[in-house]
Amino acid sequence: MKILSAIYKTSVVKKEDLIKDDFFQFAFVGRSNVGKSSFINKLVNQNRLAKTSSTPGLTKMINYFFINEKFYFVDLPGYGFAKTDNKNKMVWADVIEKYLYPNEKLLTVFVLVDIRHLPSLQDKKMIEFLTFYNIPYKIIATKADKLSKCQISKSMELISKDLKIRKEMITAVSNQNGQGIENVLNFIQAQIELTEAKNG
Ligand SMILES: Nc1nc2c(ncn2[C@@H]2O[C@H](COP(=O)(O)OP(=O)(O)O)[C@@H](O)[C@H]2O)c(=O)[nH]1
Ligand SMILES: [Mg+2]
Repeated sequence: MKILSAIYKTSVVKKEDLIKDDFFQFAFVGRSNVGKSSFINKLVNQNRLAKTSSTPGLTKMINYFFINEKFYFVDLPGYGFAKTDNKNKMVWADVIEKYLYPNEKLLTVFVLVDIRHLPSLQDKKMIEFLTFYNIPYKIIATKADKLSKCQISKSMELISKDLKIRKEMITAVSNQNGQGIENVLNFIQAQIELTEAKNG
């Protein structure tokens, strides 16, 4: 799939403001610093669409980007805001859950994990939530450029065993050298075509 346009649409804090229109959505979750903003930027081939930052937990809003005038990329807040009070944490948790379910337009949630580490408890909680509500997801193992080919294969094995999922559910990517990016774009295209065919 070719990205022809990618435009920042809006940022949402309250569940009342979540976008409820007819366009498909693909969402991105993961802990702060996993490479979520870099991944979105790499997919759309723009350096600064989603802000990248080395300060964990800065993105506290749900950010919508409108792609090819056809679907949204939805950047969900990274988990784990160490520096915030419980009240804010509650609001964010609530809005993420309200975003994820029910959401008929959400075709896939990309759950990002660092290829060098096993998924965190929060990653597992997210995957449990997605599984419980039957929300399609795909694991994206980021920063593959930090490992050798052989190490990548081993890590994917470990992650898939840890999550009790098939290895094919995981895609290794590098936001630096572009590994896996084309693969994800093709996956997105396929999901859109499948859904359109299903809906007639
Ligand atoms: N080597 C490498 N570094 C990456 C990759 N993706 C992100 N990073 C770096 O990891 C840090 C956090 O990235 P960012 O996209 O802001 O993560 P976010 O907090 O999940 O949005 C930045 O310093 C990025 O340059 C990757 O695929 N490979
Ligand atoms: Mg970010």
